[in-house]
Amino acid sequence: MQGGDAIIRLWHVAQSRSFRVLWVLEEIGAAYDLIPCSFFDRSLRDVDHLQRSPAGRVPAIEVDGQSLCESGAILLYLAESRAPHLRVPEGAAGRAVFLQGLHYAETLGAHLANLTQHHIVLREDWMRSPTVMRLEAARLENALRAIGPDWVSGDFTVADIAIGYAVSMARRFVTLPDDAAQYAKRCAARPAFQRALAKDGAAQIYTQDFYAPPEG
Ligand SMILES: N[C@@H](CCC(=O)N[C@@H](CS)C(=O)NCC(=O)O)C(=O)O
Repeated sequence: MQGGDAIIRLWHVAQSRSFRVLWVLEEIGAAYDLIPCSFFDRSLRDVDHLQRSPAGRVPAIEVDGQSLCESGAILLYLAESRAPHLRVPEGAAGRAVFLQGLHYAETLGAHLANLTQHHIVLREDWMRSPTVMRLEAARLENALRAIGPDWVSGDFTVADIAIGYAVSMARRFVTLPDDAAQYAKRCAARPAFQRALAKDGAAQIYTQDFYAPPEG
């Protein structure tokens, strides 16, 4: 299976979920244009961008004459169309575990989004809920116990890209359980991960190494 010849375009914000797509493009060795965006200049709310991503988010991608804006779907589509070795095919043993891994990334992602809102987006203390911050950190740590040290489906797949991004962001909010920490190291050791990191751009979201939950 080989996708179309037109160059893929990726709208990207450093440290965001669009890193997943940047990483898979590097794994595949695809030709692509990276379009760096910002959360701070309202460009994600431009009419043009809303046509690519109705909720005004990243990632957004143009590929094979269509726009896609959901990172899990993009990972699976790129694997199916360009890199079948990065997915477990329909009907194969292990397909269900692969799909579960791909989607479990968003169980982690929901906690990360809540923690990011509270620690970073809500700038004033009175806007934040220390209870929610503590609870979400505990729930994230608990959800991370399902991760690693091995790849989700035996071999490395796009499920590992989805989860690997979430785990590498989770380090900002919790101490990773041992298996997840080992898994994060394996992800970071991949040359494609390192190439993606080199193209990610200046930090836009996380400027501290660690955001501790408030005392309580
Ligand atoms: N489920 C979507 C979530 C996309 C998403 O929420 N992206 C965040 C960055 S990680 C974003 O663009 N936020 C900007 C905003 O909410 O205005 C995916 O996995 O692609």
